[in-house]
Amino acid sequence: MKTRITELLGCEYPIIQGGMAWVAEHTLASAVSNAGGVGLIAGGSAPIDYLRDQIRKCKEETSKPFGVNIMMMSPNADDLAQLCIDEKVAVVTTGAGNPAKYIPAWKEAGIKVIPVIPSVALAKRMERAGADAVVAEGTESGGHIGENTTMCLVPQVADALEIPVIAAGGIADGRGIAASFMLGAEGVQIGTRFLASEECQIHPTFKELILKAKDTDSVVTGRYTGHPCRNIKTKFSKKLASGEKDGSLTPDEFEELTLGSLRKAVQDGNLDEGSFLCGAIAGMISDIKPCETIVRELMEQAEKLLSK
Ligand code: TUI
Repeated sequence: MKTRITELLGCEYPIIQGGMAWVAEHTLASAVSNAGGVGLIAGGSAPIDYLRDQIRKCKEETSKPFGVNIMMMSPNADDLAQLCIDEKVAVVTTGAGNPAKYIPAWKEAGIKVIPVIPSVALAKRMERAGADAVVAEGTESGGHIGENTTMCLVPQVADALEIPVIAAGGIADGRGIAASFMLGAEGVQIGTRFLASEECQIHPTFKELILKAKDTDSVVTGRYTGHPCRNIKTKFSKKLASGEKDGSLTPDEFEELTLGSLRKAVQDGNLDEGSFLCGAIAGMISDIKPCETIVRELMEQAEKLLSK
């Protein structure tokens, strides 16, 4: 399937992997790229030496294009932006803020720049700043989210921009891809489906939570801190949600409790103190497969639907 996204990124299929903080490391990224999509390594707030090592390992594992996701709230964002230039990374996606100040240097270095945006206004600013494409991310996504849904956001962003749009949020099978294309997207970003892949290195407890999740098993916490995050319902996320609702946790206490909680979920599978970020589509995912199988099945189903 050829679109402006496959042409821009030099990949076989218009699928990019979500830049999931603490989750998206070189093993997952190279597996997605080798499967014909575009894998991403998450910068998160990790030290630069760790990320350089991740990028170099990924280069050893795949000759296909892969990218790095930079979280704008990271204290390391400046250094990571430069690392992507030094390491000649093919693609950069950004989240949780406005990357405009970095775009000229990335473009100069030949990097394809794809900001993740939750609104039409920010999408237009990114196009004016020189972005090559945007990911329009609906509130169905896991992690840090905006308020608009994928169904409402994607067509409005597609109408507002000349550059291609990648849809994200609530996409985990070929039907989601076909629907995204009907909304005007030319690619999709998929996160939660890849959590349940063989190559994803998260704690087995995290994978188990995804496989067991029902349609109603995700919850958004932290709206009152200004950083709403979608997680799987656990004892911990329910405690955060009720503390936020009934006022028994101040925003400062909430932030204190969630400090380090992504690592505790991903590495330790800690159900008492970990934040298991995942999208609202987790309820549809019931098996763990290799990335190659996931990508092939997604594309087979999407192509069949789109050719009808
Ligand atoms: O960034 C994400 N998802 C993430 S980042 C993350 S790590 C984190 N942990 C705790 C708190 C905050 C982050 C976990 N998941 N998705 C892309 C995304 N970007 N969603 C929303 C945005 C966004 C929000 C505001 C992008 C730009 C923006 O700009 C505001 C402005 O005007 O500067």
